[in-house]
Amino acid sequence: MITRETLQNLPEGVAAPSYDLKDIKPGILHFGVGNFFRAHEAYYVNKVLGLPGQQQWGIVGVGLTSGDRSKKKADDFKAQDCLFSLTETAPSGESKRSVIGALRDYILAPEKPDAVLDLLSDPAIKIVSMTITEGGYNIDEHTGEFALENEGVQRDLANPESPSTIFGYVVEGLRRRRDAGNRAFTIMSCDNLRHNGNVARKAFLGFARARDPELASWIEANATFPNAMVDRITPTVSPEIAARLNRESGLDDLLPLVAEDFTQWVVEDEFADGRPALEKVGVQMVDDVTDYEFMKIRMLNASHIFLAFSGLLLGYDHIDESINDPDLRKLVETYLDTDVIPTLKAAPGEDLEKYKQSVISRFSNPAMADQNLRIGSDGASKVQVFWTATIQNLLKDKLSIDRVAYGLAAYLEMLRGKNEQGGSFEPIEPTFTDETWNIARSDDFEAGFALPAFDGWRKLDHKALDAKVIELRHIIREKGVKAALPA
Ligand code: CS2
Repeated sequence: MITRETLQNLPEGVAAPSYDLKDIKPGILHFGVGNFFRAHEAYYVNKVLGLPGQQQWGIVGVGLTSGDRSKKKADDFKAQDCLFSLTETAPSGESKRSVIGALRDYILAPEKPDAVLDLLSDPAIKIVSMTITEGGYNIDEHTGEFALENEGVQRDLANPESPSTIFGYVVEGLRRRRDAGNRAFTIMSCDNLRHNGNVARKAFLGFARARDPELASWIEANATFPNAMVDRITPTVSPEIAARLNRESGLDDLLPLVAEDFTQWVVEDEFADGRPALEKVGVQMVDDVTDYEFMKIRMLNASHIFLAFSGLLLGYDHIDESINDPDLRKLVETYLDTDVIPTLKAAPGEDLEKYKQSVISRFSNPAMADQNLRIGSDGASKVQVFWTATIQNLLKDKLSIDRVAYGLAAYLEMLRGKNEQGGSFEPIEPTFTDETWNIARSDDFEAGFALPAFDGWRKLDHKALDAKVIELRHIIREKGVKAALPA
């Protein structure tokens, strides 16, 4: 176990927090304490806490779910004083290890709702941040609005003072602040969504409006919702990986964590009541995050799904195997050079060619053990967020659709769950119903275009694209992925 006591005597090569834990006061409440949060926000805040005058920015984590897994995690955090180790591994295999102390407490909301509400009302908490996944904002796909009919939302609207969802908690916390004459906090989304702050604003104000329009207006006028681009590959830690990390560090950590050495956080500098000195620890504070988001989503995430879908069909388990296949690597390079980079504007301080190279090198990092199945999961949403804008550009400008057609064909063929080695796997599509699965599994290739992934370009002329997708699906099925790859 890692505890305050063992911090005094860490194995060689493991850095301890550079501050005294007893000096840290909570200033941030974070919902959704997953691996990405631990390797990203907590990593940056850990650095900030070591700077003079920054000890008021400790983080309290909140879990919203009960159940055995949540309890086990909470017990592990408690046993370790919320300390955990982070191994940052470069593509070369070189690693850096440190103990992160930024998380100062962890509360399971269903067990202690009042403790969460007290913190949300406490003026010392100036930022409420969250990593609740892309789907966690409860936005209706069709209307683009906050989905009021959601069961938890209905429950919280009926009992606004004893909430259960993040929306209920945050809005009740803000209500108490307003009534006490205190300031609102910043609501900071750290999810990998375009304009995540705007999405969060829509969600929290949507809930607040349904609860009490006046309160909603107060929140709108007083809280802020900065947009941010977040980036760090942080794989799932299996028990085997945990054992390896501990073996390598010499620690006996209940919650070890691994991430790539690359990390980026670009945040619009719009905070309601102050913020940590993030700019001093490598966070890019900007006025507009748009071009950074485009770069990340259309280059990194878009290439990731190309590699995942193709790799699954070829029988590769991991992203590094996919990128180390010279044909797939060439596909991704040509896609980025020809179809994507010419449509992007480099954000201040960014170089798109260098970014491309870094993405390819990051994918080749064997320590990430990122599974093709995980990266290829929820293709229905990912295709829309990562590929659609590029496809629209190509169709509008009548440019070559060869690579995107191949990508879509690979996605559709991947949904069958069969690889070229004769093996099978189970594609993960959380939004699919039985009906959608029937369409996906049908041999009527025309019917496949009814899938939600294709929504983004229905209004454009996509006949040639459809024809090419169908042709490539036949080739993938009859001759294999390699025969279908564009020259
Ligand atoms: C991945 C991301 O799940 C995915 O689609 O592309 O989780 C990726 O690892 C992160 O966005 C990296 O920051």
